[in-house]
Amino acid sequence: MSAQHDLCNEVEPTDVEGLKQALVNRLIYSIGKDPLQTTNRDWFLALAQVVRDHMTLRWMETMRGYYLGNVKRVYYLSMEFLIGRTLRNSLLNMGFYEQFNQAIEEMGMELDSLRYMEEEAGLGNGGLGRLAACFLDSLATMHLPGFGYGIRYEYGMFSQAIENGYQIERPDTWLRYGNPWEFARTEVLYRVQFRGHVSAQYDGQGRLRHQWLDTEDVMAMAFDTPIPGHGGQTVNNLRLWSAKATRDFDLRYFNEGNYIKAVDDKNRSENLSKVLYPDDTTEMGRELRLRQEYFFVSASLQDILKGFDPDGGHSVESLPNEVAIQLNDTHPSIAIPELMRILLDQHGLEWEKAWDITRRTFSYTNHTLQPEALETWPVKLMEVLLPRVLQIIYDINQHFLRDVSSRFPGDADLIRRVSLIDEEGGRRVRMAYLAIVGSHKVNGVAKLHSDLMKTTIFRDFAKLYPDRFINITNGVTPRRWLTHSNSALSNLITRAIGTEWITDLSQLKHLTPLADDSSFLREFIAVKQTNKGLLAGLVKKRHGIELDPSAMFDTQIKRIHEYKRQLLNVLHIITRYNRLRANPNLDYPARCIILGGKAAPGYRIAKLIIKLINDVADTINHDPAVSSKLQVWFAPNYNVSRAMELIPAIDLSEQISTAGTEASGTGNMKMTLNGALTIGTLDGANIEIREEVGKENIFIFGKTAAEIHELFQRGYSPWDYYYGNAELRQALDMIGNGFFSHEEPLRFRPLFDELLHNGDRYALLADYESYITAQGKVDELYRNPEAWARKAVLNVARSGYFSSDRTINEYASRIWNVVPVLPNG
Ligand code: 26Q
Repeated sequence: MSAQHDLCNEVEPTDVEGLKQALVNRLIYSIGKDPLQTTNRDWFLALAQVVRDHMTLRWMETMRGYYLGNVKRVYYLSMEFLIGRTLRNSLLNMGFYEQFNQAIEEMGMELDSLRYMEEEAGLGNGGLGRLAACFLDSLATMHLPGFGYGIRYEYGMFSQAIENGYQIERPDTWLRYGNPWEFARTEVLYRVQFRGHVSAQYDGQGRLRHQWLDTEDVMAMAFDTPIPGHGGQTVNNLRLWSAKATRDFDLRYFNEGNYIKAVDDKNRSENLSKVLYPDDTTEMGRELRLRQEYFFVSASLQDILKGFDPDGGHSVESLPNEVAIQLNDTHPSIAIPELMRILLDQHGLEWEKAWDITRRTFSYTNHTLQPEALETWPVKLMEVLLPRVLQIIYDINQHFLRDVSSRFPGDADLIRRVSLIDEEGGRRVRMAYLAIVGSHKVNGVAKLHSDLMKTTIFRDFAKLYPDRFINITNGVTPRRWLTHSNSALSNLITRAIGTEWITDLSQLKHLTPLADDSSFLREFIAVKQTNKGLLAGLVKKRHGIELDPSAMFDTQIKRIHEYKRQLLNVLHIITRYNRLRANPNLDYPARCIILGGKAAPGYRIAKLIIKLINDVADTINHDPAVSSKLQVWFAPNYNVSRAMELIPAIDLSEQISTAGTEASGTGNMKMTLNGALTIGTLDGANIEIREEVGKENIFIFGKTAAEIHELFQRGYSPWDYYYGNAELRQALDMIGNGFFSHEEPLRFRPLFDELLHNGDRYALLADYESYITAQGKVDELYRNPEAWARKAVLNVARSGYFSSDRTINEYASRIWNVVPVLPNG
């Protein structure tokens, strides 16, 4: 890098004429289209390229700043980055929106029609992947040197179609028309080893040195995406790896007689980065998944360490002072033995030194409490796929267990419980334990979750390492989730309190007095009404379905899971339906109940829940006796773009998981920020939402985590609740006996059976009555629009804590020890 090369823009983005010219040039010379014969997609691609050009210089300046400042950096390793669309986000964060909008309009087009052409980057399943994307936005906005590392899946999260009420999965071909935001770094290639065997030999100094030989290798090629922060001064980088066959395959084309086989092998090694696993729990033991994990971890570590010199020079000893690595769940936790392998086998460090460096570099975030969702890998599989890595895991375990026995002599059961290897039922590596042992900090994602982590799944470890466990409550980026997605509310807020809230969300507190200002409340109500109208318009246009914008929009949008209890929502819907049928004059305020979310393709019960929602919707929506009071809609293919359309229009946010099961939730935060009221359990971050907004401004129901625990300890019988509540029994019987599926009466029997014959693991029946009561309070408040709006305004005013800027600041100071690098010095 030479200082003579001053960075300068081709055209200033303030020059609208210049932008128009740049767009036409791009269309002709990069897209190869005659301006007289174009589609919206051509213009979108041209536009995206011009926007990217303008980010690129700031990006280079940012990278130069980090390099020259020689600052500590953080690397966020995640199997998932659920980014969504980029165009509008980049224009707004960079501050280019107005000029580009004007240029497009003067060219006789509409920015909106172009931006809908963008395919979203859906490289994640749900909360965990979206959190990673919010964190990237916050890192850049707060000028922190933070880099994402992940996989450039060719197929992201599947696209969900609903056919005859059933979920159908379609491949997500997001790269079909090219990805205008990324830079392919064809020269940034690393070799990743698999299989082979280990040879151990004594070196000149009498030390045992290991070599991993005769491996089958795959190359990792880098693709970089600029990540602009708000204000556009800092532009960070997201580096995603794509699998490429090694040159060895090319040679074999020529040397081997079997050309087709050689090409086939090449293809198979490139399959590694083909597809995201669409399961947000665990579908364990799948070799390809483990290969994906090791692939991106190995490439990322090689990249992170490239400036360090095995032969002295810039020594790895200072690694923890220069680098922090955050593991997004256990998915990248193989990085711990992999770094050890590099330090031992390549840099020749002693075990103790290497281990000290490793532990001071890594930290691990846990996102689930469900013991069966904790990742484990069969030893047999690792032995074949990653033999040297497995040896190191064994060595880590040996050192660790030796330490434990010296602190707790004679406690054999403790050793069995905490061992990194689960010896029962086929030996498996416990990745969460590996991550805890190899990290200096382990965090949960909401207060309750972090507390339960210490008393349940990681109890033994919390005793061994009390200072290692901390809580950092999740957050969401206010840029994407308010400024960009909800311009009506953003403008209202800005008119009231200025713009500072965009980068300091705690400023929303200045809205508090306006909750008692009736003219502000009227404006707030009008904003929500506008957003509901916009959503209804989109739904009409896309699906031909008419949502009633005068009804309360009551919404549960998230992955379909038994623990999230979409079925409890359905039980309420059926109860409401039955009450209205029995008494059509009930003065219920009209409700439009919307559910949306994807089921893992192999999760039978979750898929059946989707079918049930659609069948119930079908029955209710065709019953004229209730049609003015109740409507149900399953929103297909819920993803980031759909979330940005739905959330601004929501009145009631459903957060009804069994207490103690939802680690945090982040949709709950987005809806609070957008002026919805929450009906929810004391679970995950709902608890902190209640603390912030005040218990009189949220509808809390159901048993606490402690009560749920006690219920099952005592011996929970769902039948008691079934016989104890006639309305509940009626609703369950209707599901079980085919009221919603006349053509196949037993269709939903498996759901009935889960709840009654299989013990109702998530205690839906135990929480039913309290849920129905809370829904009654919702109706009551909704009848008074001003009283409802007052509470909704207070929710917005008190949601500042849930900004991912606050979250990231906590990580930066409590875990990473990194500080902002202010642009231009
Ligand atoms: C693991 C192994 C093999 C295949 C798939 C997986 C896998 C993939 C994704 C396991 C878990 C996930 C995703 C989990 C997730 O999204 N968890 C959510 O994380 C959010 C952010 O912290 C929380 O708000 C949610 O409560 C939590 O459910």
